[in-house]
Amino acid sequence: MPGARSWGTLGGMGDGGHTDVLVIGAGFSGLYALHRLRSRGFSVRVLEQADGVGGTWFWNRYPGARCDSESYYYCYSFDPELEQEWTWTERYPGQEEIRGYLEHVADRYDLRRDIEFGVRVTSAAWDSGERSDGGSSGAGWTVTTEDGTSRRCRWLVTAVGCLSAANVPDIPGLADFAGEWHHTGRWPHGGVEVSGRRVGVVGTGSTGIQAIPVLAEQAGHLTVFQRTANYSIPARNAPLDPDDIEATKAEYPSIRRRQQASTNGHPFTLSDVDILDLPADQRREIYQKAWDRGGLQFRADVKDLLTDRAVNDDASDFIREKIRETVHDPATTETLTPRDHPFATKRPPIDTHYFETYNRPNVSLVDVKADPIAAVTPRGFRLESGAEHALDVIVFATGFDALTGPLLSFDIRGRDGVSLRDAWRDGPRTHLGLGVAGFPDLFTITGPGSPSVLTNMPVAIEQHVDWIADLLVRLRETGEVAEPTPEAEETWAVEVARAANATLLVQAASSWYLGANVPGKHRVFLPYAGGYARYRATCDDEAAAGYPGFALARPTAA
Ligand code: N01
Repeated sequence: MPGARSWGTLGGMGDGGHTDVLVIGAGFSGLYALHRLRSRGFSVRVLEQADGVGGTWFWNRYPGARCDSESYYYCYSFDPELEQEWTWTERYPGQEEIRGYLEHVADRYDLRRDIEFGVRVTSAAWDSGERSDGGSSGAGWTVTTEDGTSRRCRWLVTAVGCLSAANVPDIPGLADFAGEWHHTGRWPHGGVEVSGRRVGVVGTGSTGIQAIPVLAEQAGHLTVFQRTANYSIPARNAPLDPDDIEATKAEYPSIRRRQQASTNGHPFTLSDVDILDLPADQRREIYQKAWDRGGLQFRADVKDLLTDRAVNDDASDFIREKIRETVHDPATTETLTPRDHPFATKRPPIDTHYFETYNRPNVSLVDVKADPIAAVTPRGFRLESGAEHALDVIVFATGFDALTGPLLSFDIRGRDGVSLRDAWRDGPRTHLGLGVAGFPDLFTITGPGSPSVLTNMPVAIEQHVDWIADLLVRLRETGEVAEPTPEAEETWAVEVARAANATLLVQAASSWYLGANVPGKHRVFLPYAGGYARYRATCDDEAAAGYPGFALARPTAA
């Protein structure tokens, strides 16, 4: 095999044998990368900081944690046997069930033997392998972990997730809080005792909206500190009926085809009705049907929802009306009513009795846009007005430093020792979200510029991994080093901006899609909004044309 070399372990850990590929992370993407690359004949090791598989679903154990995509399609599609043997129990899978599924996958495909758990990567550095005597030991990556040991590989694949770097607000006094505080994305495994206690939740994104109704049932008093009012659609979760499960299993080939042809990896049929051409009662009927069915399919039921502001306003009005119908107290209703962004321009939450929760006597709502949190005192929050809120437990449902945060949480250095942090100082730049100029043989599953968080994640992940695996097979055969060209990055940046600007998504000023939730973060629309099917076709074209967006160079021969 021309160009093939051995890649071993430095510093004493591991078995000292070959490692072609190091994968960082053992969530949905890391597990599949391990399986796929192994099946293509690569030696692969996965480094995972947690002590179990699951990634997002390992860490996010907050009360109410559940997937907003439906179980029958929030799963792998690579093996029809796996589809048939695994049986989901609810319409939307809970955190425990998804983690159980991923553990099953790890066991079924014998993945654990190549995963090192409890290993946190602190840096990764590429070198050309060129020696002072003019020879070469082979280009590759040296990956260093918290315990000071290093491993060497030819190709580095990041599977670090998009929403894994917790965003805890920098509020003065937090260290002196006498109670306990937790971020939802780092929820203690043993749970948090909230019964009879005064609990404060900061944040009303998808996570807060899932957690608030569950916490309200347990807490003595729950206070929600809301900065931006949010829309939400009822999830209408329920146990799955055995007959429906069998019917779904029989239909999988068609479900998968629809997902592959879709905008966002969901198997829904998009409405072709121009809704504003209909009279008010017929429009309402469409919205009501979508509301009664529940879930993210609401978006598919309204054509042009994310491209036509008049359509969106009409749908948003319907949801605002539902909030008014549900919440009893007029002042609370007013605070809960979203007005500053069109529906679904921030990731739309789905809920189980979220708005109803504000009718409970033990729940109150505080508008921290009108009166921001000034400080944490030992007793709780003090707002700018001087108002005090005594709390025993603070729950930060404040989201994540999305897409770039996980990749910048360790020191990645490419050609000439340039750091990724420096390369991305003015915002992330990638080719297809999969690679970065100046960082040879680095592949970023669901990186910035990929459709990732705008799609049903397993679909995007499988596509990325399969595409990367094909490229690595070529590189193994040719001995080439692959690195995106700056021109390809520029072209892709223009396309990512074009795609976002063709939608209403850019109108949500406080969206994490734009990096707006993290103080000081460069504002740029992070994921690719051009649609999953279009993205996949672009990737396929790139491969079919021989990877013109990559400089493919042969390193100096050893
Ligand atoms: O985070 P978010 P999330 N003071 O960033 C508020 C995925 N997910 O964890 O809107 C006060 O959406 C912030 O306010 P504002 C899904 O993709 C998936 O809820 O910035 N408030 C907002 O209300 C989702 O979109 C599932 O003004 C502060 C909230 O905190 C993504 O994860 C389930 C604040 C953060 O909302 C992130 O959701 C759950 C501050 N200093 C989540 N800082 C699935 O189903 C932030 N906020 C798979």
